[in-house]
Amino acid sequence: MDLEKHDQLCEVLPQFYEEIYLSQENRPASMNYYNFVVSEVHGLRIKELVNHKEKDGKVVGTFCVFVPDEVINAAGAVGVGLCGGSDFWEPDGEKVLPRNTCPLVKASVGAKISGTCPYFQSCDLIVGETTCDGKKKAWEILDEYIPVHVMDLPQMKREKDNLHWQDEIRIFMDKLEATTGNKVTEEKLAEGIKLINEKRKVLKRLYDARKSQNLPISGKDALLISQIAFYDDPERFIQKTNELCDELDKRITDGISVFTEDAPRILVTGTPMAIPNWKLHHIIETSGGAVVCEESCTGTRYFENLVDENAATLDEQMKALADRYLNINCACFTPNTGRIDDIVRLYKEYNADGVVYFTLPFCQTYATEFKKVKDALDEKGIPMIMIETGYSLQDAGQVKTRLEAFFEMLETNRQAAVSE
Ligand code: BJ8
Repeated sequence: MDLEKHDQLCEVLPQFYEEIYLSQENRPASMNYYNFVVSEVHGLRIKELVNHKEKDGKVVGTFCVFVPDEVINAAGAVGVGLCGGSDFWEPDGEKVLPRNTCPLVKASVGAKISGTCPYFQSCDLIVGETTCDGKKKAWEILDEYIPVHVMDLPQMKREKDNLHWQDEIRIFMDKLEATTGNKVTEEKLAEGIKLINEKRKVLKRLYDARKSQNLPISGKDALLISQIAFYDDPERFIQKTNELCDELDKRITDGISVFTEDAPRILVTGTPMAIPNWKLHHIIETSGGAVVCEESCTGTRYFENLVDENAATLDEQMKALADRYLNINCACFTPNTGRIDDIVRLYKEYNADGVVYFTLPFCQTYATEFKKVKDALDEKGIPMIMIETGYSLQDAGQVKTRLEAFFEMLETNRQAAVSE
């Protein structure tokens, strides 16, 4: 670890968090747990990982929701999501990557080579995957610093692709067995499947609360919880998030909302927002909008669809895992019409007024898929705006101006619908 540089990173986070999170009014009291997790992001959780390693346990870092946590868990390892969400790490990423690489890739690589991310430094193995070109090539560079295992994700969803993904999960399982020295049995994998399904269920419960007309929680807070789900202890996370959901249910019954009734309800769709990327949500929610759902990998793509718990043999479990994971609609697939169906479905389920299509700069898959999504939404009369923005706050004013104009248009639509 480069401790001096690490201290620079830790210096800015509290003020940033205070401005974005602690300044919110009327937050659910149960958000205190997540405040605590953030305050201890490089403290207690890291200590837990160190304790695990002292008992000869292994830590496995991941970057994509296609990597099955169930298998990591069944091998007795601890999985942590490693995607970098801060521009602090981009300059270090640019030392080995082209500048015109997406910030998520640059920050993830920069976090490792700068020696400032204790999660990265705790990992015994990291797992890459063949999704976009930027990530694929970055694994080769990261492998110079830390052992990388790459899962070959198919880019289509035919029967042979399903079989291929089952095979890849099995190879991953073998790799984990070799890394941890633990055998993955049917029983252990069944436990892993059950645990991760429980995590998905509690996230779904959180998201279901956001379908309510009176919103009991801000989009910013929901995003933070999704981000924390990637590295917190799963059992504790499930327990604490269920407690939060009990409070949200009560708020819904009591008619408590964190937004005014006329705030436009926004569905955000697009690239993932890795912690601490809270920029777009913060701008939306300080410009009069309310984020009700994220169709993204730090949102519905992470928790929708469960793995079948009735699979008994390892072969059946591989199939159950492949079936669930290949239901994720990432723009790296072709065709990817399932994502359009998801956006339209979520727009209705969450009673949204408009869609914000978010893409990080230089993300070709999501930027190119915009046209297909826009055509389909136009046909259905669903308003959408595209916002391409990176981690730096330099363009925050411009993004805000565009969003305010979009919200005004939504308000005009709403008034027209009322007077019809
Ligand atoms: S399943 S979205 S987590 S690949 S933003 S690095 S795509 S250039 S993150 Fe992703 Fe898995 Fe797909 Fe989800 Fe590349 Fe785009 Fe950057 Fe991205």
